[in-house]
Amino acid sequence: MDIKPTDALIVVDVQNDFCPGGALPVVDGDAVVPVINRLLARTRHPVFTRDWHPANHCSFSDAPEFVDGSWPAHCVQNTPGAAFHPGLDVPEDARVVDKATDPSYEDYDGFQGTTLGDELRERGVDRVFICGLATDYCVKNTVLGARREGFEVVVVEDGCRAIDVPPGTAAQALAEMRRAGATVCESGDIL
Ligand code: VGL
Ligand code: ZN
Repeated sequence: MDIKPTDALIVVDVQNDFCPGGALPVVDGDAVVPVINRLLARTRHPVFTRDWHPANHCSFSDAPEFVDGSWPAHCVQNTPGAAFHPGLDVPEDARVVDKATDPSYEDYDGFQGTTLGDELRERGVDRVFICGLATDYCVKNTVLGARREGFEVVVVEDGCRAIDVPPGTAAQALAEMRRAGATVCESGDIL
């Protein structure tokens, strides 16, 4: 498989707070960075989503349970935790999509409530490769959003890491993405 001029690469939430040492660390989250950088060098349409919460976001809890969608405070707008991982090669002209910016709403999908689908169509994009953090939340929902928007979707599995609480959640998420018509590949399959 190769990345064509009509393919976009959507890098989901590769931010400090989701990496080791961050506020809501995903095990091995930073391991996706070299995988994604190799793909970025091949793509004409790089898109980065950011979890971009106000300090009073409704998902924040002092006693987070994770499974119910309550989390420790994370990715607060303009804080170091919300910045992209410093090793990520973010091109100057990349499209950055901020999500979950409203204190009252959760949003795990980079397409929901944004013009991203229209923008990609205008550029002639018909297929999106999706990778990033976390497989079972924002990657999954962005994949489902892309399918809803009518894009062909390829999930790059080794370019993703999951929260996976309880264990099995990540596998379920991959199954759900496949059921929605997404293909799952390894970055090594991509020339
Ligand atoms: C995410 C939990 C809370 C994600 C965002 O980016 O997958 N997960 N907020
Ligand atoms: Zn969040």
